[in-house]
Amino acid sequence: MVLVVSEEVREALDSRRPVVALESTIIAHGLPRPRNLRMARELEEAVRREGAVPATIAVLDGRPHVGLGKEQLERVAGEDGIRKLGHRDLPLAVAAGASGATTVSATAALAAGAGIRVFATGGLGGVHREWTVTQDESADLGLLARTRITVVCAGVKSILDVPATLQRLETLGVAVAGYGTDRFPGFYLSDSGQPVDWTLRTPEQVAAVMRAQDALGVSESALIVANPVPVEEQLDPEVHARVLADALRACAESGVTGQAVTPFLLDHLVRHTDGASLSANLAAVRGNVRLAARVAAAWTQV
Ligand code: PSU
Ligand code: MN
Repeated sequence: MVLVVSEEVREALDSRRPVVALESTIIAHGLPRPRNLRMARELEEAVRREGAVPATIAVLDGRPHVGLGKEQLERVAGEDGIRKLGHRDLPLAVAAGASGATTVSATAALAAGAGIRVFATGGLGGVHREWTVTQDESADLGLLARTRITVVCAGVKSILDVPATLQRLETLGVAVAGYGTDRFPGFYLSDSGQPVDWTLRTPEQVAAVMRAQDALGVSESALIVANPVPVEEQLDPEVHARVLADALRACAESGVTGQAVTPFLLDHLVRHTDGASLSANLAAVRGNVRLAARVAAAWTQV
């Protein structure tokens, strides 16, 4: 077995106690240093406070880790040259002995491989606005179409084409439900402007859908629980619209492509909103982590 599962995570899984997988790309490439390390620790703490065990996932020196120790988390947050790994990069990183942070796609793949069913993140990747020219659709979507995991997120990043991303999720057969809302959340914003067809209101209801997925066995797809950032903590929608337009322009002008696009846009938003986008981002992730821990608890109680 190539996966290195920490003792704490292994014991929790063996005794059917709740475990929540956490991704590391948001730490290494999605948030500015040194705020990122504090946030990584805070997220693990939030999972523990809800009575679950956090399993932050990353690849270190060619070994995929599920559950990181203190120094390993510090490496992910602070090491220069730490790569960004989607699921397609995993075999390359393992064979090369490389270190990298895992995106939603790589984290979900490794978490499912370790037997973890619930995963919390900020916003999923999706279809980029320039898709007709660049064909840039995050590998997150395809992977979630064939991985049995529940992802609690604040929707997809608003830098993306949200309606197109929802359409692709439908085409790929990935279940999507709003948590306590019939609107699809907009990551920094509570409402992306798009509706969702299904609303779940309690962790027990989420767990019931997970059981139904297993009982039906029609496909191995994921469940996306879209949990909005509270309205009081969202980014001002006017500021969001203005700065996002600038960010997209700057990205096009700078010639940034591929994996670098998402970190470029997120960084631009942080720098041009005086940190307000960062606060909204952190509030969204915090809420997702807490909800994921409650879902994991409901899931293990059946
Ligand atoms: N959401 C955030 N910050 C991030 C990401 C999502 O708030 O950094 C990361 C996730 O790891 C997601 C990835 O899987 O961006 C998508 O990148 P790409 O568009 O290159 O597939
Ligand atoms: Mn991409």
